[in-house]
Amino acid sequence: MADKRITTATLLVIAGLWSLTVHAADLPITSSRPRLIVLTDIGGGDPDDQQSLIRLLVHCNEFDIEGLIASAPTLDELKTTGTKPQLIHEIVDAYGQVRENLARHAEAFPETARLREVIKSGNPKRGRDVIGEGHDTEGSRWIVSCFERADSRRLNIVMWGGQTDLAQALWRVRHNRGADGLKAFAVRVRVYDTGDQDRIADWMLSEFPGLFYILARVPIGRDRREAAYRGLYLGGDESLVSRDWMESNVRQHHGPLGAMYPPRTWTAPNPHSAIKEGDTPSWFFFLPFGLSDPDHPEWGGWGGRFEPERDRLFRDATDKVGNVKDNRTTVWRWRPAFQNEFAARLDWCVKPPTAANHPPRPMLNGQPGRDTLVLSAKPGSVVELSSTGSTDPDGDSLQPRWWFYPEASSYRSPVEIAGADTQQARVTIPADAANQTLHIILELQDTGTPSLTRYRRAVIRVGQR
Ligand SMILES: [Ca+2]
Ligand SMILES: [Ca+2]
Repeated sequence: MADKRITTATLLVIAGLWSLTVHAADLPITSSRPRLIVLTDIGGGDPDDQQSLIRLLVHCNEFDIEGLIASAPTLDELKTTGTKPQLIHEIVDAYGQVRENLARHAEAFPETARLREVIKSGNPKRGRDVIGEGHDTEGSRWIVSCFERADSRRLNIVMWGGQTDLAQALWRVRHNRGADGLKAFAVRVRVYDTGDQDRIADWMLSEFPGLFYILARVPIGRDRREAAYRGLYLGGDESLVSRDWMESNVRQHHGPLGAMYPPRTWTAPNPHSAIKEGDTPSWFFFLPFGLSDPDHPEWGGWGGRFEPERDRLFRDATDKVGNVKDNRTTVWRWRPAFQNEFAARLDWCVKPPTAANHPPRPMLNGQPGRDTLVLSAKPGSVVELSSTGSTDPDGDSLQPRWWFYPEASSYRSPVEIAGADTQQARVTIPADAANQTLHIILELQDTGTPSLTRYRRAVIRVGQR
């Protein structure tokens, strides 16, 4: 999961695009966490970006957060002009009040001052008319400076609002460094765009070619509420995003950060008008919990599943869960796990480690960590998978569940797994699966309260008989 020095260096060399004076192999790896820049239209009429930011901050030890950039609030909801970085400051200040307790539960929660340093303001206006010479902003300059930082990891940029400041950064890189500089940027950056909110995605992709770009949006003409990211709050078990759930797990008795969680958003047709967080899947996509791989959006994970429309451009894909087959399933299918994770981390804000739950540490065929296990097998053979050696920091019992993920695989027919709820699973490779791939997911759930889940993925490459 974590970017490795060799991986990035090799990628850049293969791509033949590395034209700056530094070489990836020379760049330091400052940590194994994903780098993350957030562009948020916080301060629009719907306060769901505040909700997403509060959730991100209780997960922020999983990332190196390099930017929290306030972009233009939504035009049609705009009551006053200007970006609202002060709203980010207010939430980061509340984080400052719980950070010490969070740090008792897990490593790498950043100092509050470090987060304050990366709060920036973008362009109060939006769209192509404000991109180009004379339109650099504090936010767009910051994106360029993060890109220029000596760091071999990919830079992940997630958009909770419009793309104007990212487009300005791309414009500036191309203007100053030419086409080769733009290519280097494109190779090193991954973008998750929630909703094409400035309506410039098509223009950006033609103007700045080669970007790794997740365009999370239903095709034009379909109901916008069908978009995958809306699976955060639409579809599946909506009681997990209800007012009761929010009050008891977030707003009440969980400290000043949870208490700031805005209680009311527009969620129709979900009847609760409580938890929305349509932008949260954008950073879920980069969470290193063993389930997903950001370089493979078609594999799926908490941030949704996306298939390539063309090289390096990915669009909403569909999963079938029960009798429902649509885009939102690719997010809501994970809701029980991601809501429990949120609830546990809110406990971390106020409780001592002995009174809260912490996630399991899965072992897959003897290998710790989060990396995908790639195996080879022949049609008709049996592949053995094991979670033996998995541990839990609280000493909880662990319940494994192994399942075949057809949409992530090239083979789509049913696959038999014996012992699917035991530590030793036996996968029978179908006789007609030659030259196909099979994705097997290990979900490892603990018995703590709330119950937490971590994952591993095995990709089985089936050869010839
Ligand atoms: Ca937003
Ligand atoms: Ca536990």
